[in-house]
Amino acid sequence: MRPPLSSYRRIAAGKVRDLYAVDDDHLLIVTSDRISAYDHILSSEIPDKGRILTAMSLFWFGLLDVPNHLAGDELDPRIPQEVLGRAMVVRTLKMLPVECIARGYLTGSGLTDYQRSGAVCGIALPAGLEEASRLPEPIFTPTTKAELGDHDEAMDFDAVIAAVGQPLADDLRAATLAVYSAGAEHAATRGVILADTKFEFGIDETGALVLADEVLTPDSSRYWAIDGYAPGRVQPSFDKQFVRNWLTGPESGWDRAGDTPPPPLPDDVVAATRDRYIDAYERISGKDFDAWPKP
Ligand code: PZK
Repeated sequence: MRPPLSSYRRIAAGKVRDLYAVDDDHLLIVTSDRISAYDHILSSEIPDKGRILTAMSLFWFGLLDVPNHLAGDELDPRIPQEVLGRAMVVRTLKMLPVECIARGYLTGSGLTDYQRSGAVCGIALPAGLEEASRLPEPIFTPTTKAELGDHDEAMDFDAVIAAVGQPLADDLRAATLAVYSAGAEHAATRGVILADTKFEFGIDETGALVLADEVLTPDSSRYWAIDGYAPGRVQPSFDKQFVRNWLTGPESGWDRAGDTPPPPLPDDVVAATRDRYIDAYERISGKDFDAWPKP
């Protein structure tokens, strides 16, 4: 008999995930079917999104050759039946106060900072780069962890040193770039560009640096299809393109710049988005999502 979720104390609530204490040294990360777009959590859910993102994190943890926080698999007996398939049991770590972002392509806040200053997080870049340009080499662009609802702020490498010390800062940068490169190389063989991604690391009881949180999911990463990739224009998001197109198109009646919440998504947009998440998982993992556990 699996324990009910109500037997665990909830210790943190993110926008789309919750964190529970399992025991003194283990946590349960539960991923919901909620989806965000344009900084709003939508009222519509994407069925199975939590299971798909959990499947993707577990696939990547298995592929990547770095110590990680997983303490069991997707069928671990500590996972409650009601969240089976969308929960991971992990080791409790001392988390480091840096969001470790790697970028292989220039977009989003990285592009904004480059256009203002020619640099991102203190890293000077060549002139002439544009939206979605591939960078000469991947860069480490850390941010501070903001409170829920606030935006993270860019840090230069000296700020990382100030936060965690020089040896750990060096290790964080090296690990971030190594894991990004391994992920991007694998994704490319499956027809997907991993434009950028965010990792979180912690320290375990032996002092080792450990990859934590979710890894290389569409919620922590920008994935683009290689087909149709062209620098100079904003690339459609692999997972959310239908959501964004509908929300900003004429049918939704929604004003992105206003202060009303987005309307519920039509069923066909929900279904197409679910199919995209499954396609991303199956392409990247080479596995059949139908085989993934469910309650
Ligand atoms: C930890 N978060 C963010 C994730 C949430 C919040 N292995 C770990 N040990 C200790 N703390 C954390 C982790 C991990 N991962 C992660 N906050 C603390 C987070 C998921 C849901 F609500």
